Amino acid sequence: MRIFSGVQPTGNIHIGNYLGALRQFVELQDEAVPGGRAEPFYCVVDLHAITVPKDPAQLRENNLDVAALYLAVGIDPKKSTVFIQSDVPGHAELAWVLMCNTYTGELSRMTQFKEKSRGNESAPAGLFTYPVLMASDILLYDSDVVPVGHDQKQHIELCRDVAIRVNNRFGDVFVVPEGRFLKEGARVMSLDNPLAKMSKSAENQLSRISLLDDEAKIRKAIMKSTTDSEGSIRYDLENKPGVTNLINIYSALSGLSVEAVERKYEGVGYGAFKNDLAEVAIDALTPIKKRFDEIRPSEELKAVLRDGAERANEIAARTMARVKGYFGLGK
Ligand code: ATP
Ligand code: LTN
Repeated sequence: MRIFSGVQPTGNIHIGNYLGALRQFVELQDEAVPGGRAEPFYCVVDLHAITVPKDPAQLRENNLDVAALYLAVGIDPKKSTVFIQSDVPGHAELAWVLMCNTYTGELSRMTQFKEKSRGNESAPAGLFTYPVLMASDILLYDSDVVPVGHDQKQHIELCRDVAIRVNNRFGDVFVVPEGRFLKEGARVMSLDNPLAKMSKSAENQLSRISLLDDEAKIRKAIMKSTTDSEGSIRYDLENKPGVTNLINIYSALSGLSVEAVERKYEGVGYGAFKNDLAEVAIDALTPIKKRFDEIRPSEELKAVLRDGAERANEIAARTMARVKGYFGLGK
């Protein structure tokens, strides 16, 4: 069973990305599947990142940061292939072939494009075709399973539709992948606006907890987080989205169930609850940050990415040869 997923090197990897994606990546690499072990590919999708202009020096740093974070959260390069997207030319190559088999109408319906472009005539074409590059990432490795957050559901559907369309024309060109989505409770919301998801790109630094934040920043963001005036620690998504988000974060980082958190904090005020949550977050993130600090400057990181790209390129080249054969490309 081949698994593929990607994270954009946009800096600020936050606990939403961690709980919504990275932590699942770690679990999946040990999943027993018929015929042996799962075979995961975890990619730093830097070609996706340049759909909006990026500072080149910063992008290079971010690539290495995300790769180091992959390893710091527990992705094991002996079990998983970790690499940077632009080190494998097949991603862009296959994306072109897929673009020729994707309808502009389909891409116009993508909500992420609509949100990010807002009808702007100067939105880059890459923002429009972003989902096709994502489909290419997935199909290039004959991926069976794609672990992602709910916000990516529409993109996964598009990937499946395009794969099926090509297969209907030629036969078995692509493996049609399945998305593996998180349950809704795993969606981490912004700390200053619990109706929006926690996001790397939000302007307010205090809206998120990044995996590399120091203790003071973690405390400050949690203490200042938006709650309500009712004063009870109770799970109620509709009427208490702020508190509910904090309970979810507490539960996910501590391992206690939501009910256990509610019971533990019955009759306790928001201040004391937030204080405890800050400690829970610091306890969970400190070991990750420590490993990150060791791995990030190491030669080991470069070796992992070199080996990862080599392995990824081998498989990508095989898929591209097959695709070119079906489409009649080349000699
Ligand atoms: P931005 O928030 O700036 O749009 P992003 O964090 O959504 O960026 P990615 O880096 O591509 O974009 O996301 C990596 C993974 O993290 C994806 O699988 C995505 O679904 C998941 N993810 C992102 N934000 C959250 C969140 N708040 N809660 C749960 N999962 C999330
Ligand atoms: N679009 C995704 C990141 C991404 C991805 C992928 C996820 C790019 N390529 C392939 C899974 C599989 C996002 O913004 N979260």
